[in-house]
Amino acid sequence: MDAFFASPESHLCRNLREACLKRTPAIVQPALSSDPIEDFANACVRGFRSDPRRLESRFLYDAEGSALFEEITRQPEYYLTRTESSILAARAAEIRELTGPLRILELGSGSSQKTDHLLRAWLEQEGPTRYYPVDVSAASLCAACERVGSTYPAVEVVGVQCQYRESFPLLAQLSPVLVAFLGSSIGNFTPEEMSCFVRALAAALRPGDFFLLGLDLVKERSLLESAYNDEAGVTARFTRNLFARMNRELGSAIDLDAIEHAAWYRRDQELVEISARFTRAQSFRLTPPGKTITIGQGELVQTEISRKFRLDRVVPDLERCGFSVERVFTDERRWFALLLLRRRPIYSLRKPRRQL
Ligand code: AVJ
Repeated sequence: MDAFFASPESHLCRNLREACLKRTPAIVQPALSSDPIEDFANACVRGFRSDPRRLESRFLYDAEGSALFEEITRQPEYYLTRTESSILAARAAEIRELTGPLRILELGSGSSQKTDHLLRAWLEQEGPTRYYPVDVSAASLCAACERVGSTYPAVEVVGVQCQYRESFPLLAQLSPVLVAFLGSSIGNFTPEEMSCFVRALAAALRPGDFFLLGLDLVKERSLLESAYNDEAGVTARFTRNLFARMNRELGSAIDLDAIEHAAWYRRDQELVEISARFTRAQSFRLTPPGKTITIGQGELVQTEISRKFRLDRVVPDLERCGFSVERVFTDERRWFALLLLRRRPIYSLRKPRRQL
């Protein structure tokens, strides 16, 4: 990782030049610090052995998983993408007026479809624009770069294939920049992980840089549970794909027919918990480490949490983590919010001490 980030600018600049000359979108990648298969295998062993069993959601997004997630966003019950997209469509020009000219880096960009609203507003107001989508899935990143590059020839696209955090060292080079983190993907983090993540982002940005954050809001249980249990069963396939991926990459021979998707809203914690339920007991071996996992009948393995937010809580939380909230945009039903945040000029990593 260091090899690449020691000179991120030269790396990116070379790719940018190539992209301009060849008109093919460029992809950059940090120098690999460990073997991706080993990383996946070790994380699975850790996850299966933790109590409760909990797998890291980043592994849901291989080529298959990213394609399934796209299909989820098209399901009638999954209101998140459509709602956020409508807010972006209505507000992109206003957002661009508030930020002034800057580059866009997007975390977890997936298909980059919703980002079109931003890119169009940027193009209208300033002409050539630079866009840096960041995603762990090489397949969806390549497809998104191709699409954006050919749809908007005036947008210079450089895809960055890595985990969110690995892209942070690039931000100082890209400033002035707007970091977009849409879709309520931040809801995959626990509250502790989220504040840690937001603080690290603030520390990586320069004062005055922007952060555009999509958040799904607390709402009626039935709406939430339908969104994560669609009729067509796409979300179930998405959950099951994590185990199919283990079979493909780690030779685990897990019986997928004995895995059920389970998702319900936990009102106490204001999150949707998504798990795989093993309907039969089974043992399987994960290689390279060659560790055997045994799971009993009826056991649950958590694959994701999707937190739901309240503006009156999340705004002060974000303000304690180095940002000021410039604007909050929501839809008419107040189902989803888009927050325009700004890295505060004077920033301390410690919480401000409250005087009693
Ligand atoms: C991509 C994390 C925002 O939590 O709604 C959708 C993932 N999982 N259906 C979400 C997801 C099952 C999604 N995020």
